[in-house]
Amino acid sequence: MKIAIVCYPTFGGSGVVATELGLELAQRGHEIHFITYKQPVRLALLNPNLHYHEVNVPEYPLFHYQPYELALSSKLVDMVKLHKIELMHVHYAIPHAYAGYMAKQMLKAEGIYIPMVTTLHGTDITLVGKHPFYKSAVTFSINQSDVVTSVSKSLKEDTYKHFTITKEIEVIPNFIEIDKAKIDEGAPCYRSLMAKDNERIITHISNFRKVKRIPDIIKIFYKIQQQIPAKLMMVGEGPEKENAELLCEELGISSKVIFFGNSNEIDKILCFTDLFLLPSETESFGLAALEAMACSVPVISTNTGGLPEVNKDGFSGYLSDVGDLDSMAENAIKIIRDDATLSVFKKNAFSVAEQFDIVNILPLYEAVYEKAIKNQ
Ligand code: GMT
Repeated sequence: MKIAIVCYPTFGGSGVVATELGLELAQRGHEIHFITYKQPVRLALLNPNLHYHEVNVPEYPLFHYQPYELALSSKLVDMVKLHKIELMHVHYAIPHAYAGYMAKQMLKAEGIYIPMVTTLHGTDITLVGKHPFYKSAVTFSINQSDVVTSVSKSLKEDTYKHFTITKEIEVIPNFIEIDKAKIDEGAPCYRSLMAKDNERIITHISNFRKVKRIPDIIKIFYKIQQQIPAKLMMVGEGPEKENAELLCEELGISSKVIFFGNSNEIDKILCFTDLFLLPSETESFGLAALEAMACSVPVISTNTGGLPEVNKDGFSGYLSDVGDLDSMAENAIKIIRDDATLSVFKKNAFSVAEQFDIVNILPLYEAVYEKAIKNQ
């Protein structure tokens, strides 16, 4: 199939999922066209089936807001015609589903019929999308999609709860390429650079937004390191980072916390990680937790949104109520206190991650594409 993928090209989960999906589809012989404003961070173009088309938005002083949706829908129309693309798969409703709908209508006016699959990722529904300023447009573009998928059961329920949706939503969970993610025992692991032999390594990876409850991470770690020698690796960039650094100063733990910034080498960091922290306010899926589990890292998370669909309580880690820092710190200590327990949790985490292997999930998307093209 010839497929256009529209996504955010940044480090966020939706962009990562869209990129990994496109890469795997191209491996399987599909012709994939990424259409976005910057080359996606995880996109390696060394495959003849992979193409990237940049959306340019010229600055014009009259416009207070530069019209990205307009440029994106025009680009979609042009690329569909030029490359005979058969289907658009848009990741994240805002504004991608909206621009996709416009492209569909423009193409229809020329007698070209192309289906649109919209994948909902989370914040496009639970945070931004349901804002009254966007809600009508988001509802409209979801209902106008030919197929709608969501990355968890929880997100599907949230979508029905917050919007008047007339379409069936299919749940296709996020995935991981397990062979690529799993720890290569022979590869160098730089643990000794990061911590002493007797210290446990705890990691958090995110975009450091409010929803990730970054201060909770620091406070949970503060409690852990009072009982067990440990280091904290904070990976990512975002608005909450500076406050987190200040909080570490205040608590006197700066020497035990490393802030990495964004990284394309999270596998290297996860390779020496003993425990992953994800105390989010809400999380439609928690791809970062799955990536950790695929590297045999157990997860301490909250029990909100789709997290219970990924992290299995008492097996691959533990789940607690949002903001229950004592419970999260106690559970963390339970896991990392001794090597034997840690090793059981590590194995369990990997075994849960295996269920989300891309080889199990990709055929679900292929089936959705085939159905959408057939019904067009
Ligand atoms: O919150 C993030 O990490 C970024 C955000 C995004 O839109 O890229 O992530 C959302 O989509 C991911 C991929 O489907 C999910 O794994 C995240 O759980 C989801 N974030 C939230 O729901 C807060």
